[in-house]
Amino acid sequence: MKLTLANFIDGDFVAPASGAYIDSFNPATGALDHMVPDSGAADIDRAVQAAKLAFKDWSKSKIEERARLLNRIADICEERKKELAEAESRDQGKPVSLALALDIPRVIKNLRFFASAIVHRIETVNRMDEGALNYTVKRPVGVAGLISPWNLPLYVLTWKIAPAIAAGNTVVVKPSEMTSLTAWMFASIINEAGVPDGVVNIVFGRGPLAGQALVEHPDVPIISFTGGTATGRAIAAAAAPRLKRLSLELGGKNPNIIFDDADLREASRMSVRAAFLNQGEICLCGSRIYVQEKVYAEFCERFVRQAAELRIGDPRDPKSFMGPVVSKAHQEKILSYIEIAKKDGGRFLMGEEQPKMSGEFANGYWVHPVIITGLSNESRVCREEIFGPVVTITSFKTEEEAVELANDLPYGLSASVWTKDVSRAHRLGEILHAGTIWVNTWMLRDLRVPFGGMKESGIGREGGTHSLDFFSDIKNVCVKF
Ligand code: TXE
Repeated sequence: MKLTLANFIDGDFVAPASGAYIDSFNPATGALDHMVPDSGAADIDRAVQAAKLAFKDWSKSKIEERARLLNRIADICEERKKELAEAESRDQGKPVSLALALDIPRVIKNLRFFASAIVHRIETVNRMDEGALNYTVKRPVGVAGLISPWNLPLYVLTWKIAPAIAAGNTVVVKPSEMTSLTAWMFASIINEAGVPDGVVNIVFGRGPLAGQALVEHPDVPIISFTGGTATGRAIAAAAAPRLKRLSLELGGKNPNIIFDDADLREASRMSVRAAFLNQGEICLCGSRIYVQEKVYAEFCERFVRQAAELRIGDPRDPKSFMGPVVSKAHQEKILSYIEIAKKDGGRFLMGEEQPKMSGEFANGYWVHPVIITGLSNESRVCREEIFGPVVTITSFKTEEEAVELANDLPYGLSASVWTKDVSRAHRLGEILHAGTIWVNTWMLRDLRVPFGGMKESGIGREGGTHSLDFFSDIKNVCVKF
């Protein structure tokens, strides 16, 4: 009998009301790995009722107690990090080494960050000439609906759970049906840490069924979502009639701009990571590389050489840099862009022919790095989020041309700029359409700063006090004396 997950409601593990389950496959082998509850509205409602009940006490709990519990959860995740990393890899396809270096350390950091942020939260008081004091009151909202994606499963999940419960809310979480394993393991950690029943509830299932039911539930006033832009639109439409508070962290198609004064060795090294880390399945990946004409040939030579050195294979092998992509459907979506690039006159520096994997990996969902040049910015390959190891490299002459190419899309999540010219760095920081701009680096994350997209990359900001304020009702009380 395959491992069968259960929903986590009110501190108990319970089967879905329908008794139905979704097959979940190991992306490296294509083999059936475990079963995920195919939950629906009844399961979501059961979880919301438990969360509502728990809210009565949790919303009045001491901040120090919430911080203690968040740190306790982090302690247990630290103790379990190897098995969490292995599960994340088995579920999503990423190398275990990446889950150990990125995902699980960030899970622990998320928990500890908000344990500290809530204790050190500042509220303001203003005096008025008219003899009055205005002070800010930040109160929990109620039951928060948290919907998370499959690319960084537990990393994104805890980045929502931690601030939501730190601020005194209770939560109903709906992880991606493609990567439910670590969320299910996290439920046991919640119990072991001593979090009161009903504070955290996790319901597994498909987006249009369980996810939609959560968004539409009348007793869930606030929704935090990370996923694709198309889904973000559907969620915004479903939430609108009830004027729900929304945070939407959506897709990206991020420019990576290399000027001719850049440190090319570092720029190409980091650009390879930005292109192919996590199989290119990070919303912040730099998949559109723009290189100033004078250094274009040298950059392409360096980039291709370094990409060719990447090891793609067994996710359990510490030397593997990339594993398979998350699903067969996603593999087919990514590979379809190779055909589109050919039709649009693209020239392949790598990946036009995809190597066949053998042995136990023959049926896995593999995509090897694809590097394409010579495409216009109008090509779908340059405009659509592919969310896989596919990058385009395009040359430009002037800074103005680079900015125009970079800003030319409906996305605005992140951007990278490689230059030694400090004035240019600050100038581009001002004018690039992106919520996060990195200069001479990539994916260097400070959890205190606002994080989120512009344009079709999202609504709202997460991170630091922005998350705590998102998950709070903020009031002003004016007292005349
Ligand atoms: O995300 P989806 P998917 C992008 C990337 C990817 C695309 C789709 O391009 O190919 O989004 O990926 C739930 N009501 N990113 O299919 O569909 C769903 O069950 C409520 C970028 O994984 O957006 C899952 O839990 N919920 C992104 C979550 O939404 C719904 C990371 C994400 O699913 C729903 C992941 C509905 N109608 C994908 N439909 C990033 N910015 O990091 C789905 N869901």
